[in-house]
Amino acid sequence: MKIKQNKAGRDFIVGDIHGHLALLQSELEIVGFDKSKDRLFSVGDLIDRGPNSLDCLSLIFEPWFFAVRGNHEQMMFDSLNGDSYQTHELWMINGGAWMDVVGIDFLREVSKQAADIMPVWMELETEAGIVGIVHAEPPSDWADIEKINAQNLIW
Ligand SMILES: [Mn+2]
Repeated sequence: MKIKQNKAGRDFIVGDIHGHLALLQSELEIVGFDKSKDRLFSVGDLIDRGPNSLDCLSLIFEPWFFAVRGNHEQMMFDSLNGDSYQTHELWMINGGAWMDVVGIDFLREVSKQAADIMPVWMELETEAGIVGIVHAEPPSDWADIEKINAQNLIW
């Protein structure tokens, strides 16, 4: 996914949020984040471990929020869209138990929409040049990004 420069406001990039919505909100307050013109880019891993996984995942439906997928989202997508017991177990031991609270049918629907709009990599145009965003390991030369196996970019 390639994103045009934000000429109206500022762009921020945030690391793994892992369900900690309140911590994110207080950081946004500190920088005076303006949802009408600033944008926030996430490197993925919005979910699992913290207290508000669903709310953090739902940020991707906000017009000011963009995220690539992390290995935790990939585990959720694989778990909810597949029928492999091992895939599901892998997510559960890595923090996916909140799925039971939210409900599997509801989360499957949200996760389907999320998967559609969470790419493996993003390229952000800035005043200083192109900024590449991936969850895990970028290629040593960003020009090779389209040749790299998605697994390496996510895990
Ligand atoms: Mn993580």
